[in-house]
Amino acid sequence: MKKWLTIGLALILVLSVIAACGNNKENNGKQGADAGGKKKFAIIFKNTGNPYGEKEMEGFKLAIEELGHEAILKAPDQPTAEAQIQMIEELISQEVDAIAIVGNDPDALQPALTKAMDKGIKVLSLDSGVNPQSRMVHVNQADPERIGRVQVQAIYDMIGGKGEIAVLSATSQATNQNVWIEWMKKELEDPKYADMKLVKVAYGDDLRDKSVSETEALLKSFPNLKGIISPTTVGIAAAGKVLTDKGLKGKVQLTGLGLPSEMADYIESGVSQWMYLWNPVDVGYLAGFAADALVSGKITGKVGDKFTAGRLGEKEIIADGEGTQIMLGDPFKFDGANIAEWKKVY
Ligand code: RAM
Repeated sequence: MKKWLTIGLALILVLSVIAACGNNKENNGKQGADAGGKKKFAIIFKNTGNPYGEKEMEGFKLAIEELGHEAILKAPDQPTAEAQIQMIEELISQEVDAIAIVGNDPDALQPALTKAMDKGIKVLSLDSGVNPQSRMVHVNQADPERIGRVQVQAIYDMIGGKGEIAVLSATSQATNQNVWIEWMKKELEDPKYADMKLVKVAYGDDLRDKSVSETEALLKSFPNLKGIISPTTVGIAAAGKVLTDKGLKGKVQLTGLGLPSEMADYIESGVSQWMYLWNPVDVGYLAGFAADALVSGKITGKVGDKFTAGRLGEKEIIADGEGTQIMLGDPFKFDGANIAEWKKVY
């Protein structure tokens, strides 16, 4: 009898140790962060010195502070995956609750991001996504197909449907730009574009000086160039400056994705007749609320999950290939008629 009692007590002890370990695993690395009630939400942008990125981070901070938590804003000097991996490792050691990443590479961050998720940190991407295995959900600014196609349609109208065009992109690894460029190429397959030729995709790496020199190189290598599409706010502003300085207004057309505050002069002068974008503050803000919904367990990142994103209202998670996403809205067209109003906003 006594023997059975001893065995029974030993069993209870073993089971409670296992249960305690289980709990510990669930909260792994989180006790510190949760202790004061305030949770830590981090965002990592592609690189520093990009006003678009600053707006995106500002929106994220706005959401996190509205929710009563602490926001950590980070961006490496150079837009590389290696630099972001180092930051992810630091955030894991800091025991943050969530990491929102604007990826410099779709796959290279996977080991670091899965390590974070294994430690109980909620991971999501925004703007420039990482592969579905590396995140729980992606916050998308707008439908990539619409973003890609609309820029080709714009340059077609601007150059009268004939001639050589080039793309000035960000880095060659940037997920968002690469997806948009794929859609541009699909749009160009339409017979309506038979007289238009995409001669080169150049990479300015979202660095101002490199974007300027890449634009100059395009103009030199392709003297008959009729149009440039730049699906990056850094690239389009650099191209706008080069075309202005070289007096090429009306000779080489320019469109793409631009920040109104940086592009107003070039839209007003006609160097770029029109361009597109969305509100970068809202992209960050939506990511902030999505991160909070993941941390609080309101959503897990699966299709059909719903949450309220502050002033943006209710949002629903939808499919995105093998992964899932939350969509902000539609790309917005900026031209001479509305740029004065928008340049003050972002
Ligand atoms: C640049 C960045 C950003 C992209 C915009 C359009 O600022 O590459 O990721 O969304 O352009």
